[in-house]
Amino acid sequence: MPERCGRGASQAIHTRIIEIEYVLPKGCLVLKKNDPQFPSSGKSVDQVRNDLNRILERDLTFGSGCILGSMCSKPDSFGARIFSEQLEKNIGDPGLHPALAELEYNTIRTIGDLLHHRDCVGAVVSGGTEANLLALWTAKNRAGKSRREVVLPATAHFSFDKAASLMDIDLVKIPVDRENRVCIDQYRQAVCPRTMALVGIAGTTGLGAVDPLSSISELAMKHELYLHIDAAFGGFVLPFLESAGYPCDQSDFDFQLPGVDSITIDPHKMGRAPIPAGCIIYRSDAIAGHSTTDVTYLAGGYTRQRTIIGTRSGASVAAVWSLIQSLGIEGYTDIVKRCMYMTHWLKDRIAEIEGIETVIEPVINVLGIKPTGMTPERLAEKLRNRGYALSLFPGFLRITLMPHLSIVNLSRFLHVLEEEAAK
Ligand code: 0PR
Repeated sequence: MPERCGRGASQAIHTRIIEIEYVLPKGCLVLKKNDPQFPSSGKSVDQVRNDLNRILERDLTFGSGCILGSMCSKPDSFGARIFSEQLEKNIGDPGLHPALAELEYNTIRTIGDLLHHRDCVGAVVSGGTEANLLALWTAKNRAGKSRREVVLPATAHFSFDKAASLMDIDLVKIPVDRENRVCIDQYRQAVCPRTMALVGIAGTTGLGAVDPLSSISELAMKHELYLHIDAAFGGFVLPFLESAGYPCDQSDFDFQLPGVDSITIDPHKMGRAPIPAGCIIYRSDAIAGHSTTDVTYLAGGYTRQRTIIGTRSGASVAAVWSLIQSLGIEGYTDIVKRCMYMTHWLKDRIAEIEGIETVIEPVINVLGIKPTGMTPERLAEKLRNRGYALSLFPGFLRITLMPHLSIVNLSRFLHVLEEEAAK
């Protein structure tokens, strides 16, 4: 779904939405027909930098406090510095960078430790989409040709639709209950001899809900089916909730559940890492082996690739490792504590505003709101005109309380929300 966001930089945002829909507005700055495609001679770096800054000045920034609907954030400055120092590294050729390859192995096992299974394998990939694609690719290769269906909640991220289209597999989407968790009885009934994999979500894209994963794990064990957990967003939140003071009885999502074969967990969401950084973690080498590709000719000789992408950023690996080392459990707990505090603070203030409701009790730092006197589309448009970028889902708007936000930002937003809800 296209991200719907606000004005402030309204023209830019508009342009982007319209571009996505392939309708060019009048006077669109992005594609002027007569602009040269490739400069005949180079310009000075100062001029290029000025031009670039001018071209990009209409973009929203995380620092503005107006991005309220993104699942990414301003990267941690230390992580960003490490990233910029390791730009030349290509983890796709591990023979050139054997130390970095070892660092990736250790990074995956460190994240495995967080997910209660140090003895795992996996890769730092481009994001949740690649990780989910890899999981279904692995499941498909393991299942054989007669099984082509994946059972998953209707709230699953659209990356699963991409995976289904790419691999010609069928998705069986199961409705969710009032708390946005998949209806487990219907989920059970959907399992049949064509089922090749089950998917559960630990932190849904829309409302941050966590599916009944222990029941799904039991189902996977009973039918000997592949189970993938998408914790792209929740993976760097749920493990720290309890120590942050927000105990949650739904927070069991990881390899402690015996049926789980793989997990998506994204450092570039709540892990504070620069984009691109997602992770796919498999329970064992044997499981991962269903989607590894042997490569024989690279520097260092024979290697096995566990990713879709060949050439990939070693800077991501270095940044993720460094951030985990520098923040530790305590650092991540502090981040989650702050984000959860903002989530409940905002929820309580919104309860005092006439004309706005919250959708479910927040489980993690994702808050759904809906207006009672107008459509969510209308409210999204009004907020966009006041400079605020929220995400528009069918029936509600999503606010993600990310590390770049503060109570000061949220107080400003509340004034605007109250005014717009009353009009
Ligand atoms: N799984 C879940 C549960 C997700 O929420 C997302 C992305 C993915 C997988 C895919 O991850 P990548 O986008 O890293 O491939 N969720 C966000 C969303 O769709 C992605 C996003 C992030 C969108 C920042 C906008 C934005 O500003 O809302």
